[in-house]
Amino acid sequence: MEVRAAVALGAGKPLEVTTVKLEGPRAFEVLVEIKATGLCHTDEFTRSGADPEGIFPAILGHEGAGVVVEVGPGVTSLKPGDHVIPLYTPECRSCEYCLNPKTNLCQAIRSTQGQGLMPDGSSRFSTLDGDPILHYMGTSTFANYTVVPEIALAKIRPDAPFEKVCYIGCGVTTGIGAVINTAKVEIGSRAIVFGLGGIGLNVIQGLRLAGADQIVGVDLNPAKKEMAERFGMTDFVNPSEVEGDLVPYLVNLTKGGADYTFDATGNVNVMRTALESAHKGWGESIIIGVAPAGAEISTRPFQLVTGRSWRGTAFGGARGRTDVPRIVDWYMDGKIEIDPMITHTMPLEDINKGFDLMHAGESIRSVVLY
Ligand code: NAD
Ligand code: AHE
Ligand code: ZN
Repeated sequence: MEVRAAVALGAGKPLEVTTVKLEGPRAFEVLVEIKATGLCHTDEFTRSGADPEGIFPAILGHEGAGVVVEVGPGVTSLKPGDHVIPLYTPECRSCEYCLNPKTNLCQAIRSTQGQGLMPDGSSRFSTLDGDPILHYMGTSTFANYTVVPEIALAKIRPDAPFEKVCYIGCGVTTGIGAVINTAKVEIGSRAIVFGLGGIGLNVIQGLRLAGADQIVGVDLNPAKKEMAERFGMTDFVNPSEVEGDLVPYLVNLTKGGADYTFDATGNVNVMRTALESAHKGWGESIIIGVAPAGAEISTRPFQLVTGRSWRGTAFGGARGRTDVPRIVDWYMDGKIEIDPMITHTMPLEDINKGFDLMHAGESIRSVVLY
């Protein structure tokens, strides 16, 4: 079939909205009509050429929601008409990783996914001339139809609005999950969140859910303050307004250092500040942000010797087929908020404007509506 897609033709190039060909689902695959997709900074990270794993031409997008149109042979858990959220971290429930409660990083299809291919080693997308176009993160939601492995689809309730719950496909789950699944934040904790964008705001909302007493937000953009306060931030720090080193300032503000710190910027210097502003003896710093090719983190080992820990999280430690439907329920039951964070919507034709808004710091989440 012919579908509309935003194709990343090369590093640093704007996405090209065009018609491409999509082959139907093969064994254990599902054809999904995507109804809405968010724009995450990770899409921009790959589009820009900063992703060491980035390959082109590809159809990006990993924060979608839609409806099952057709299932391939062997698919048993889904049927046409089911509402789904594609998962860039699948959940096969049988690999060594899925069977280990310490991780959510299902590895069943990771190697082909990283090569932009379906699990059988081929692509379903091609140009109208028949040249292959690569998938991205196993999801490729910047197309109005996509083919996704069955193990990478969470079935969600049919009354949830696509244009809101698509955000649960990455940002909401990553931010809240980093607090609940990865850090396991306790009631009364003090926390610092670096970067108050689409991920950081969800870390803040997760901290409020977990009962943190102090939630410090750090961002260079003062325009992020108002929204962060709405989601539970208690103190705002703009590093450009702090005289001297930021670490002692934050340690003082949190009365000795934070119990938990979170990087949601992807900047390795910020990651170091986050680690060093965690409390001596027990503070944990969680890396969420993804850093450009070649970037490395560093600190004095003494920071770890004296009891701070450095950890990371992908997709908030969530097991998507199990956890994503529950997070959709939390949204539908009013336990978490999503609507105010979706600051802009646009048709696929205007997707590059969404990335412009991200660069300008004017949006939290832009959502493409098909
Ligand atoms: P975003 O662009 O919406 O937000 C980033 C925020 O960081 C902005 O508000 C920006 O002003 C702020 N910022 C940038 N540099 C800063 C600095 N030096 N000090 C303080 N604040 C600074 O991006 P997002 O969609 O929220 O994504 C955030 C990061 O998380 C990205 O690196 C993204 O790739 C990554 N991410 C990781 C996962 C995961 O599973 N680990 C999932 C989603 C996104
Ligand atoms: N390809 C990059 C790393 C990108 C990365 O860390 N991706 C996160 C999800 S970000 C979603 O917005 C992730 O899930 N990573 C685990 C994995 O297996 O990809 C690089 O540096 O090579
Ligand atoms: Zn993302």
